[in-house]
Amino acid sequence: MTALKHLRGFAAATLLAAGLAPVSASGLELRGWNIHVEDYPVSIAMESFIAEVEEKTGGEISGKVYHNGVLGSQPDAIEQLRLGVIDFGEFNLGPMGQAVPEANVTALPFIFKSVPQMYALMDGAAGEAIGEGMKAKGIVPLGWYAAGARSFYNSARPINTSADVEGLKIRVMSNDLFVKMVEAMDGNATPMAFAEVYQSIKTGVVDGAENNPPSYESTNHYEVAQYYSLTEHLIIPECLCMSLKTWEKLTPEQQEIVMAAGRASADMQRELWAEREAASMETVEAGGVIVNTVADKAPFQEAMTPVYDAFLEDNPDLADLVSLIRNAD
Ligand code: BDP
Repeated sequence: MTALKHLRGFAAATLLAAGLAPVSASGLELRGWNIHVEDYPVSIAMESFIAEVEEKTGGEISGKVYHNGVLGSQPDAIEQLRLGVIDFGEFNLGPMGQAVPEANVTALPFIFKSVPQMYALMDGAAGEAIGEGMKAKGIVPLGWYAAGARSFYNSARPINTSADVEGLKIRVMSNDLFVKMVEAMDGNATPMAFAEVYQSIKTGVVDGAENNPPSYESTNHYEVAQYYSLTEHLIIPECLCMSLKTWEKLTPEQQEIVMAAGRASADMQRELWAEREAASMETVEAGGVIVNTVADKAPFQEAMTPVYDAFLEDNPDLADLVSLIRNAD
C-alpha cells in the first residue's frame, strides 16, 4: 500500500470521527468499505459498481472505495454501515450474522452443498429472506458476491478427518458459530481480525486459520501455514450492501440505478472469482503449499450436529430457513 493511500485512509477516519457527511457541491459522495487488496475480485467489482453509479446518475452520486480495511475491521464496519457513517461495503455474511440473525444461517457449517447451489438459493427464496432480515437491521443488499468455500490451513499437519483438528489453535472470523464449529472438533478457536492473522500464525499465536483460496493467497497466509486441507466446511456468501440511511437519501430513480449497478457488479465479481480461485491455487502450490483433498467429509459433518442443535434451540424462528437451505437439491 502506498503512503498516499494510508493518508487517505487516515483523512477519511478523521472525517468520520468529526461526523462530517462528505456531500460534494454537486451531490452525494459515498464512502465504501472493503477489507481486500486492490486487485482482489471484490475490489475490482466494487470499483465497477461505483463507476457505473456515477456514470448513470450523471455524477449526482459518486464515491470512493477504501480498500485494505483502512476504514476499520469488519465487525466495526458493519456497525458503521448500520449507522450510515459508512455508505456501502462488501461483507461476508459470517460476521454479519452477529447483527442479522437470518445471515447466520449461511454461516452454519456444510449448510450449502456446493457453490452453484449457494448461488441458486441466494438468487431465490433464501436470498430474499436473508435480504429482508438485513433491511430490518438497516442494511440494503445490492448483490450477492462469491466467496467460494473455506478450508483449514495450518503450520502443523494436514487435516484429513475432524480428529486432526484436535488441539490446533485456529483463528476464526468474529461469530460465535465459528467458535462452536472448531470446538466441536476439539480445536481451540480464536476470533481475530483478518488483518492480524498473518502475524499471529507467523509468531505461533495460532497454528492456522480457514479461508478460501484467494484470501489464503492474497494475504500471504500460505507462506506461514503450508498445509491447506480442502475441508470446504463453509460456503458463505458475501454481499455488496448499502446503508439504509444512505439508501433513504436517494430518489426512486437513483435507487433503481444503484440496485442495477449492484447486481451487475455481482455478475462481474462471480466471473472474476472463478478465475482468481484457480490462479490462487496455482500460486500457493508453486509457493510450496501441501494441498490435500478430503475424501470423506462425513466425519466433519457429523461433528457439527451439536452446532446445529444449539443454533436451532437458540433460534427456533429460523428453523424454516435452515430447512429450506438444508433440504434443497
Ligand atoms: C475473506 C472474506 C472477508 C473476511 C475474511 C476473514 O472475504 O470478508 O473478512 O475472509 O477471514 O474470505 O476475515
